[in-house]
Amino acid sequence: MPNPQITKPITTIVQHIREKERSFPGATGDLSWILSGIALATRIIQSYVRRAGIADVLGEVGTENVQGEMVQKLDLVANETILRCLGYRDIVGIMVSEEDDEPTIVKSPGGAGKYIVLFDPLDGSSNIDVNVSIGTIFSVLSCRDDVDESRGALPHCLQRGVEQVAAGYVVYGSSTVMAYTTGNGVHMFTLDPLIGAFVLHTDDIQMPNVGRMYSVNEAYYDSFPEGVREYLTWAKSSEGGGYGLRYIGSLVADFHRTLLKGGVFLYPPTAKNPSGKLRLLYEANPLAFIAEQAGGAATDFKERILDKQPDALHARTPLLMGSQSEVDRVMSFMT
Ligand code: AHM
Ligand code: MG
Repeated sequence: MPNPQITKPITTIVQHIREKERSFPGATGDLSWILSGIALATRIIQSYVRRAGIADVLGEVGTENVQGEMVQKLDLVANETILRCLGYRDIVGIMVSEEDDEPTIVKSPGGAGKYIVLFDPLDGSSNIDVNVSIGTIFSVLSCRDDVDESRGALPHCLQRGVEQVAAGYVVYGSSTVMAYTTGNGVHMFTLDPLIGAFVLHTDDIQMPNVGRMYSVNEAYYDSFPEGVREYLTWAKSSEGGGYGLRYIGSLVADFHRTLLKGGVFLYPPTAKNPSGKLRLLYEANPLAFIAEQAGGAATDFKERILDKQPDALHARTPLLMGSQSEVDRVMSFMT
């Protein structure tokens, strides 16, 4: 029988990042302030997710977002929640959401509002109505100090992934889990619903270097690049040793499994999405930062994701990420 007694110290997410910050002389505490805002927002979002079907949050709003996708009610609730929870934190200057065409300037980027929070408020929208895991993904950048303020928010936002100062995600699955990095490893927390706090369960998590699992929407097989098709044929063959396939259709959940169990996630260019489907700034970059910090890798099949220079706020990218040796294996088929 499991022992219900608490046998180890309880560390909440805010406590955790404060302790980490203390080991860096001169740390300002800014990131703990931002992460606590994200923790608050995602606790609120999960409360809606858990009551979906009871609260009036299921179904489409009837409009399309900037990506041309139908907006779901829960997308809007999540977006508003994050904007309201973080927009009032004095150090946040700009917020960028998958749901909004333009960046939202909440405070002068050159002054007090020195951070940019970029996010996909509710990833995996097509799974909302069917009670399958969905999530929130976020990335934090510092505003640039070499930008002419008259050019607005965009030049601040179009930074490469290597410039991220923090990133993370929350999965609303059978439990609510948050993972974050500030460039010092990846730390994972589970929401304790009884006390309403994210409690540390794994410090400095490492992605297995090998994992015989691939995750891709194989329905697009015919329009994948030749190297990807060859890899998939190999993975299923006796030569490949028989890989397993897992695909949820929520990037955040497919990534979470890959982080814990190892394997590889692929969203290659397709006929429908020749530049890939996933968004660089608030989907690929934050997860690539986490993947690398956990010992994994992320590429667009040509270039490291974190080195890519974004040319638009909602730029898309092909994405291949996961265990280092599995990513290398896929790349060995690309010519
Ligand atoms: P979303 O952010 O609007 O939910 O769209 C992104 C989602 C990802 O979570 C997932 O990996 C992908 O779209 C699934 O796409 P597909 O249905 O083409 O496999
Ligand atoms: Mg998404």
